[in-house]
Amino acid sequence: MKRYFSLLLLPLAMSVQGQISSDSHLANSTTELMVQIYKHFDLSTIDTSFGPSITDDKKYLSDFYARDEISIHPNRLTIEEEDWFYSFDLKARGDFNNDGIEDIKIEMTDQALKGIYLTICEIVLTKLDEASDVVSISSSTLYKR
Ligand SMILES: [Ca+2]
Repeated sequence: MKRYFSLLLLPLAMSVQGQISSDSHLANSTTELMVQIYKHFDLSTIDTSFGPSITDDKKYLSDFYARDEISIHPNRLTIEEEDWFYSFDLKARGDFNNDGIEDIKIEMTDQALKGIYLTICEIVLTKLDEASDVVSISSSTLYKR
């Protein structure tokens, strides 16, 4: 069962600021959250090694990897290639920008296995409405070499 955010236009009076109404969750389970990241996270909204490969028609992890090429766990999505490693770890769920709609905080690792490139960043993802992509609304670099 898919349960996305309610539309922004729904009366926010239904939810106390800082709390999230039950129909404003990104997904019911954390595994579903990881599937949302796989299928609907617009990678162009963050700065990663995917950057040069992203086009209008190719912007989701599901455009780059078949389902059996990634691993989805309840709080974690990983991609292991011969020369590259990506992970998306769920750190927190909550309404971090106080708009009544749930957001998720993800720690993303973007690492070359045969080079020195390594970036770990914390990103906050949300959906702006039920039909929209999952997008990043903030990001900060935790580690870079
Ligand atoms: Ca929010």
